[in-house]
Amino acid sequence: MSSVSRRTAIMQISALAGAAVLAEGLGAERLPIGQAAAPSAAPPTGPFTLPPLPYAYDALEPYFDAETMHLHHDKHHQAYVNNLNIAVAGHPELASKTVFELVADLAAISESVRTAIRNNGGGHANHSLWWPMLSKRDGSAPKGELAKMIDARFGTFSAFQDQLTKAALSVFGSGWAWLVKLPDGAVDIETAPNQDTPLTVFHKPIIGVDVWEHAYYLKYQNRRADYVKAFFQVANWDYVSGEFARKA
Ligand code: MN3
Repeated sequence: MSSVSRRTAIMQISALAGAAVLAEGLGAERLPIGQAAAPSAAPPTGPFTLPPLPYAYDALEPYFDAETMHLHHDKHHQAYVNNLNIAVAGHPELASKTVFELVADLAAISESVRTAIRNNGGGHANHSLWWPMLSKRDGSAPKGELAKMIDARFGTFSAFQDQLTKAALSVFGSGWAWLVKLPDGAVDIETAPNQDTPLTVFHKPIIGVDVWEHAYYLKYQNRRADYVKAFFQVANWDYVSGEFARKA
């Protein structure tokens, strides 16, 4: 090997090593196959930010697998945040609000960005509420006032679980099934398409199931019923019972 070609080879190796390091560093930005590439201009980095997952990615194993949690939180939730930041760019009156304020008053939002905020603000709000509603608490159950209200509405916790399951399975395409607290303090189950959120009609999400395929397809494929069953194994009833008592 001549010194020139040796130098070229070394440079190529360094370039490859650099590329590998770069690729690793950018790992969080890699897009799943089939997802549209990000626009070439970097999206604004604020005012909305991705909240960290409040537990380890593998904390919900074997019910919710770590790979799905990585994709769901780091890619899907991040995408809602990025697109929400794009939507509010140039709208200081929107950028100064919380995401919960935005989705609670969609009618007040200029029509040019209303759909983007409904979808991406809804996605950011729903997922921000959802992560803490999960934990590895096999077999736990609602407590206190929430347990009473669930029994008042559904008869038993088991009957409630059946009804939430039915609601989750009834969602056509992507969406959510939620247990919500109504303005009068009672609870009910409602479903929402896409990233529409009960917050828009002043119903407070108490606990819910994300039935977008991105939430379960890697592990459960088309078996949404198995995924919903798994959801009940990771429902954080201690947390949501406390939140129910705390919320107006
Ligand atoms: Mn989701």
